Amino acid sequence: MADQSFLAWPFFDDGHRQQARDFERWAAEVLPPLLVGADGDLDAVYDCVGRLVGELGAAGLLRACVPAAYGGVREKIDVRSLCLAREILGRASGLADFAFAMQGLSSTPITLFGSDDQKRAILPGIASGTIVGAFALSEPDAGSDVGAIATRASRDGDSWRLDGVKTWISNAGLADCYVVFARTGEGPGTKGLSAFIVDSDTPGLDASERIDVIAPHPLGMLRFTECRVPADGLLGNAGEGFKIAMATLDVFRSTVGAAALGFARRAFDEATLWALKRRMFGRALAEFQLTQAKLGDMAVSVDAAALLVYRAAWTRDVLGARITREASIAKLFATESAQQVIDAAVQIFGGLGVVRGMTVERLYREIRALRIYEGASEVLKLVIASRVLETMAVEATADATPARTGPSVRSANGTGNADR
Ligand code: COS
Repeated sequence: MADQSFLAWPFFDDGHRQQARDFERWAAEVLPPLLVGADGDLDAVYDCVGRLVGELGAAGLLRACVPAAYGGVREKIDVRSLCLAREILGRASGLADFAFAMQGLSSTPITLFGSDDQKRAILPGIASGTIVGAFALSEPDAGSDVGAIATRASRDGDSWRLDGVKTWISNAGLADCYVVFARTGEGPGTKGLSAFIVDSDTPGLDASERIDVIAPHPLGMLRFTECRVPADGLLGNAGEGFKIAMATLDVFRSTVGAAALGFARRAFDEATLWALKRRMFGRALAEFQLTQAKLGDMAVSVDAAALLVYRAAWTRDVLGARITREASIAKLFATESAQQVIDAAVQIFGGLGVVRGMTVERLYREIRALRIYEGASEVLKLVIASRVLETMAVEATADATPARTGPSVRSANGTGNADR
């Protein structure tokens, strides 16, 4: 059993602890037979994810994705609940985490910006697993640079006409509805985007092209050709698309960190158990100091990632604050450190670690994309720095004199640590 001590942290209430038990039980008792085909061809993977969404919904676990008024558990979206769910599912199966995550990522823009009619039409189905959702932001020439989106949406009578191409869209070809970001032209770059809810059976939408990646999951391209979306498919106001996308990513970046944390915990547990069992040179692998050094580093990374993920989630849930900085820090650290933890686990397993079908081999493939999607590590560094600079710029303008430390500024106790 993985370390559960973090559940006693003050970030959580008893509802979270009960939720964690419910997810643990489902992952142990219901999930294993549902994963048949998870390592098969793409058709089998699509079937598997469709089944997982249905079963997660039937068990009531997708209720964590939407507010209570539309079939959810808590009054508002609760980032700690999303993170706990993703950590626990991610520890058990990357595909189970994926199935859960996409229901949340696709519905959160509707929860945050949708009209009551839009929420009533979509959110209960997301919670019950009868509607599969997708979030369509990226394009061949607009991944990190959201302001370069070229898919056009133009008003034409009582509908919007969409033309363009989206790529890297999770659940493409499986989803019943897509939240699609397109250029409506109210201003340049990020100022001229809008979001739309598009049914999968809308004429002019082709979602047939799949993309096969190292950790396969439903993923593909969307092509819009004279695709007509009714006027009431506009989400929020025209021109608000960038804000909608960023507000959604502020919530979901912490949860990507949580999924990475789940992967890292699993790798850490697998490696620790293996190190205790595996014998070489007449003793257990765990008795070698070089193994212990690796395990020590892994433990620090896991705990630090957990603290950053749940700090970000708690800040949004409890303080209601914008968490662009905290969520970016959490995702950046948790995904980068999980990659290192999983790599160390593969090393501890030696040759077995790269054998297809071994858990650490699967994790090694699954973690990689998390450092790229929903904010590549490089973009996150820029986002973090820009938030830091923005905050300090105010202080810098107020006081242009640089703070001085060192021998010329002595503290009263003579330590050289000036009290400021
Ligand atoms: N919440 C609310 N507002 C936000 C915001 C957020 N998280 N992030 C930015 N904004 C606002 C800014 O305050 C700014 O508003 P003003 O013009 O009123 O000052 C506006 O949006 C534009 O922001 P900015 O100038 O920072 O935009 P840039 O185009 O320079 O940079 C980045 C935007 C690169 C940070 C953004 O495009 C990004 O996060 N890219 C990564 C996208 C991504 O994750 N893609 C992967 C998709 S897989 S789902």
